[in-house]
Amino acid sequence: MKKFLILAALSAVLLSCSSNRDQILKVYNWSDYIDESVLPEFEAWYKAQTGEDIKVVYQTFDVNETMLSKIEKGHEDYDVICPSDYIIERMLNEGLLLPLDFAAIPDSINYINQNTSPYIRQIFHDINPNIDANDYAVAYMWGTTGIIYNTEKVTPEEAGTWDVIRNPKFAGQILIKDAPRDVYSPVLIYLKQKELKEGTVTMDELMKDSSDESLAAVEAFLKQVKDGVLGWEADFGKDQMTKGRGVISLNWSGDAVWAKEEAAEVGVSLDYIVPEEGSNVWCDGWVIPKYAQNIKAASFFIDFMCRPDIAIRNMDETGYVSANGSMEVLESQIDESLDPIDLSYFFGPEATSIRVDPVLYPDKSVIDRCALEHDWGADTAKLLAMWSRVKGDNASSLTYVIICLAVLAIIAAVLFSNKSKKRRRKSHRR
Ligand code: N2P
Repeated sequence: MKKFLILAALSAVLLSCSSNRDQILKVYNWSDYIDESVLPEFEAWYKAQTGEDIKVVYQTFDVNETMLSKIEKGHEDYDVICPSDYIIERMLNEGLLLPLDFAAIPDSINYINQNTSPYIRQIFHDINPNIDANDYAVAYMWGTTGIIYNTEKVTPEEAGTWDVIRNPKFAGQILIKDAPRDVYSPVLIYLKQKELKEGTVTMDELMKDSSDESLAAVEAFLKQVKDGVLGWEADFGKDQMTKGRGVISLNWSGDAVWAKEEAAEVGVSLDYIVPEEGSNVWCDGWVIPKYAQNIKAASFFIDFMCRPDIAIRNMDETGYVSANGSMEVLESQIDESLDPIDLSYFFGPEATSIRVDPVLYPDKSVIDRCALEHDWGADTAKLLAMWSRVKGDNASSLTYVIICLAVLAIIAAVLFSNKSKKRRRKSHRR
């Protein structure tokens, strides 16, 4: 009888846990990458559509690699996550993603296919020639990697080459994104510019180049950069630029849009450029990992993120550009004071002359000198080792001296307090 009661109690606990899990949606996204007020709105919308309760548990990460390791090694049960293209490629190759299925979502509220820009669908298609990533991922935001610069301290010519990140004139005022792949790619493009011009190598080949020779060349370049680095930052670079502490920031276009606007309010003038040698174009997308436990709510969440008004709010809040190619999104970004640019590649043949911020939507000539990164598989470990050698050396001498002094101080304090205790005990006994 006792055994039966224990078993019944255990089953009740398990049952209540599992039914609770059905009402929880675990979302894992980049920091500063959403208008968080859309989350409770999703909960209400989900209830209205399905009659079911849902609670969003929202967590953030700063770099792709941290997020990946939680899924790859930790098998964490996030329901929906937002990796970048080359990580989507890796997760696809490793069988870590579930195919998406929106059949349960009525046509009247299915915002996915009708809104994703064909340009972005092509980017996802190019991720892997054998498996169409569009079957596993829905694009969220996209952009380029480039240089944010303070226009009072740096000329567009100086900022227009990747060499600027090791320009001694700006030493101590340079911020580098703590994103190994997104720094490696532009530096390699810079180092191989002659070969690119001569046509002996293509951008796509460079994005797959994890050779020891290229890694060593990028490492040598970055070691020249590091003495001038104000910070390797995951998300504080844009803020440092608005405060005028940094004058150069290797960063993503969305952070540039946010920083330009914030800086203008305090009288600091920033601009953004994709250096002439070329760069990478990236796209982050929603995927459902293999260990997800609420696939239904995850699918509805992805759909909700594609609703044009939600996409616009996320853009306005973060500075990043939605993959949504609908007219509603296009119209929300028009600013008649700007020069027209050709955005037909993104919004379709009608959009040859559109007045929008070119940092948000680069014109075709910028896109043409950018390429998509690719997964390196096991060679990624070589990149991460190189990255920590570069950054670790930077912290070295002073950090080690401080750590040694702190350890000595702790040992001295412990010895001193033991001695005093002994003395006190002796005097008590007397
Ligand atoms: C925003 C993160 C943007 C991710 N904090 C760019 N791939």
